[in-house]
Amino acid sequence: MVLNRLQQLAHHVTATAAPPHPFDPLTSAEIDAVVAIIRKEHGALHYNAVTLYEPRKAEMMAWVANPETAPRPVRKADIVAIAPGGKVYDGVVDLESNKILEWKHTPDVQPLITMEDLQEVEHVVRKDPKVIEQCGIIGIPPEDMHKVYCDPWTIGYDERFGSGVRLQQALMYYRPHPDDSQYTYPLDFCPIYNAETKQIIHIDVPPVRRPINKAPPNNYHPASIEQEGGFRKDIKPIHITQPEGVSFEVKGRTIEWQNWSIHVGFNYREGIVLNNITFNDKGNVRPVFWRLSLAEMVVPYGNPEHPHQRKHAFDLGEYGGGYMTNSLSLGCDCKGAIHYMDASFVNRAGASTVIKNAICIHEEDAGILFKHTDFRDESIVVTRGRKLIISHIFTAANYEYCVYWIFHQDGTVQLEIKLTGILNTYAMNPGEDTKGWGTEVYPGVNAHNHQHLFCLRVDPNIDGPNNTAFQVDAVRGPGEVGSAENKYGNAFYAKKTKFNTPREAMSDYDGSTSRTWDMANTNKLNPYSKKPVSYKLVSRDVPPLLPKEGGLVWKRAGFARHAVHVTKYSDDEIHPAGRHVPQTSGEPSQGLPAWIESAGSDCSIDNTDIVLWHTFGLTHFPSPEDYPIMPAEPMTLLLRPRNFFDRNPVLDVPPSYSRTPTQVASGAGACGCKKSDGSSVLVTRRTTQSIGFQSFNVYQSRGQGWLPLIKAGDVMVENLTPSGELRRGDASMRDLKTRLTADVKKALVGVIADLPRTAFVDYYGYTRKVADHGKIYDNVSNEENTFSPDGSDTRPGRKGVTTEDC
Ligand SMILES: [Cu+2]
Repeated sequence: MVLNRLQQLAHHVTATAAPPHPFDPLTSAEIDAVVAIIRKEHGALHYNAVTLYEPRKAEMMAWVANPETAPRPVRKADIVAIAPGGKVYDGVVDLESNKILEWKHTPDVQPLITMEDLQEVEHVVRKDPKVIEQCGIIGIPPEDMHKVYCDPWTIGYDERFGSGVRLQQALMYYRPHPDDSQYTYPLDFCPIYNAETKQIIHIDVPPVRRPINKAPPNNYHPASIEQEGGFRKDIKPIHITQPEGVSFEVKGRTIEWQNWSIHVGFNYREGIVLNNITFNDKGNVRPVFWRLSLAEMVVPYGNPEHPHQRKHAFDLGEYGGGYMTNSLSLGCDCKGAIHYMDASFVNRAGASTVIKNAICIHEEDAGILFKHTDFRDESIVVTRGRKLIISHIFTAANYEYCVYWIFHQDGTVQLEIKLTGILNTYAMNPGEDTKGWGTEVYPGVNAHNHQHLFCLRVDPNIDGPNNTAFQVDAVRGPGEVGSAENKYGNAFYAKKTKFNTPREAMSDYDGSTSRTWDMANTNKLNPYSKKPVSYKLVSRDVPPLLPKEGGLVWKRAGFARHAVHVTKYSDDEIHPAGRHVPQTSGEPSQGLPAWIESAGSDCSIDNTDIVLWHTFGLTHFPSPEDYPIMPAEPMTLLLRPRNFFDRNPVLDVPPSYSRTPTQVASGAGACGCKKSDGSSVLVTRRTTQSIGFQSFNVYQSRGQGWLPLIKAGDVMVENLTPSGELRRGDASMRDLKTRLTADVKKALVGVIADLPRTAFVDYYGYTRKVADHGKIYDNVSNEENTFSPDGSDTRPGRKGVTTEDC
């Protein structure tokens, strides 16, 4: 039977579908096949993870370079399973030969806690007599135990229990009504749950008891908002449409968009993984990054009172950013024309499961890409940009993390993370002093200080795998004021410090020097700057790890000790807090510190295959505005091409509007703002520098091109300051209204406000009517400007304005 099924699956995988790209996550069929192979040899197990065993880089690079002739990397699976009795097994299965390549018992580790693991704790807690007793002490009668809830967390590390037994800590809450937010009613005690025996083995009870909060509920669901006066009614719809479809192309899981090519992977730990990122530079496909992912995070809380030191969740390593990912929906999570990708995982019993729409891929308008107006003559170029966003959102108990990988047309990669969801809360008595470790965000609700620290793993491939990392600081030039070399003291420059070794590369953020880090290919120089082609990490939300050196979090979260670490590439170094994170003591520290030690902290990382690890994030001192649910707080970082291209790489993006000096001189080209009656009015400025006056052109459009309403010379501004205030900035209505002399302002406001009915201008101190109910007057001045009745310019050499309304 089993063999039959295996053959069927193998057939399904190899014959009915195109073979998966070697970077593709395991399909549901592949997961089922893997489990069948293991089950045959090892019987019933609890599956913790069945995920892609990523192809070794050397063979994968060879295949990417030459897919026709190089051997295709074999599909393999990476397995974590737990046998009865809690024995943990790590294994690798070959999906082509259907063989188990590796299978080993790993003692004294605890694999991450899955959603299934978490779900079972609440039922146990509600029935436990010791928990019922504690509830009674703080005012919850036994018949109300169905109103008691818990957010199970990994225990972090508790020296009393060690790593041998698989544990969770239950952060306790109460809901007066099922729809009430439980975070307003935190309970003051913390049961410890043994996942193997499914028992509460201990309860941490604080020395000072805190009876259940008596404050009214503080909710965010619609019914409660309706009760409090309802939703605001002044929001009009915004429709985002792409009537001709999207500008990206999806080939399997490879996205091609605006010169970029990106393979989009996904796994249970990191969530989105971006591989083999290249940029087509005018026909030359240039490698940029081999692999980008959010590899780990830690959320240390700052209250030193026991047992709150245990609150320092490694949300990726202890729960899995992929496992916790949301199924996204159109119009809510993402707007526009969306391409979704699903995610396949294994469940505890060994069956494949699917999260539909786990990844959202779409384009958004990105505002102005570049713009310039020549102050002399109003010649202008303005080009709008767009961006490609690859995103997923995961829910870590109370918090939501929205992860956006954003690609820009100019070669920039941006990672944006939005924090939302609900604060982790703890009970407090009326009038209790939070001692600075937390904030009373609502009566009886203490939200503790904490940090959200993320570790970005960057495997650079800047024109090839041999790269070098630098720290770049903006510093003052040497020499005191008055010295020959820096007489006026104004010298400053970009100080580049090469990282020769992992030890040198352990670096911290310094806002006072605008510190950035370069990943460069020193074998290739930019022809103009003579500097190596590079990508710069620009990241400014970089707090230091606040838990102290030698402390529990510092030991467990070794990756967070510095803003940047750089290591020599090694295939198995993916998870910077270690492969199995729950209940690690940090002695010795796993992951990054261990790798650096074993490779030698003085080994060379110059001009070789390197990985840059960047820890960034924010320190969160909660406030009432964050409660009962947090407005999303964004943070962002950029990977920017520097000396990578020979010139601005987006000049070939079609402009939204452009007008050269020659076009300006011939009266062609304009761009205006719409009036409510459907017509548009444009006011442009013309400088008559010889006499220090400013004149304005006023055009009107009703959707059929711009017609001159008042031409040069009709509106004059006298006494222009020598600094030329009016010549700076753009000629927007705002400028015209705020910077002109009162008379001219009045005249222009009249023009703008009354079109197409009447228009007045101030001409050499006289107010003249130039238009009335659409009819434009001739000869408003004694100068050359004459207008035909239809408003077109009849002056010799002026053929009217042809540019369309934009
Ligand atoms: Cu926070």
